Amino acid sequence: MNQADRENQQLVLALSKGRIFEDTLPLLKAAGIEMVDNPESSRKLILETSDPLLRVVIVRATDVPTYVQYGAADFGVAGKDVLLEHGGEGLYQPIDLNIAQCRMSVAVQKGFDYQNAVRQGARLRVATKFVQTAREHFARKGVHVDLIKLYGSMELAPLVGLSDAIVDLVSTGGTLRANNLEEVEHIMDVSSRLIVNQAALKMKRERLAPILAAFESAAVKG
Ligand code: PRT
Ligand code: MG
Repeated sequence: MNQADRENQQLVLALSKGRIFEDTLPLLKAAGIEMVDNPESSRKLILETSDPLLRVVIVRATDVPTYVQYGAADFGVAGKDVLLEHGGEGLYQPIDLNIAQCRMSVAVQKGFDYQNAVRQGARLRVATKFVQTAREHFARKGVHVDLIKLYGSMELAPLVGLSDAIVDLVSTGGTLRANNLEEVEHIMDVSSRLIVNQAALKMKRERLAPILAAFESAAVKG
């Protein structure tokens, strides 16, 4: 194989550390691919796999769509929450992998009368990392909100008077309970999807197709 052919065959998969990496391992295995390096113990950001032509890059969860959009990665795995904020431009989203499942909810401090606050038509202050999703949710309800963009620890905001409510991801509910918060509205169910660079899908179809097929048949059924 000459250099140009080899480059054309090379695939890069973008993943984030933690739950997405862990939940993607069985899918890779179904495609006959094992990781050589482990991101939890290695500081490497480019990880080799048992397939010499497939490398995994480890990036922040919110950066996965950006790497795939620009073709720095051919494909990746990202949460619906992250994809909605990104907008999905330049991305083909063929498969819901049903991994890293959680829900997007509105939560307030226990005792805060959310239904009344919403009915009164007062402006609600909402802290969140998911500004697009929150804006659309409250617009659909016809509720006026002031959105406060945060990058983490949303649960703190109502406790210190930064906001009346938060929009955040919930899985066990343990974080909300530990901070005296309660879910008052379910916005959507969230899971992670496979995303593919649109140009790579055409140019590297032969290389990608068997991996996508294996992911699809191994994906947790909805
Ligand atoms: O952590 P970091 O700031 O690097 O980035 P990230 O939070 O975007 O990444 P990561 O790896 O934590 O999450 C990646 C994806 O996993 C998200 O984009 C979601 O699609 C999905 N996911 C599934 C979750 C959760 N479950 C989840 N529980 N992402 C975050 N959480 C957080 C939530 O924000 C809250 O703080 O966990 C806390 C609530 O958990 P419970 O179990 O206490 O309810
Ligand atoms: Mg996190």
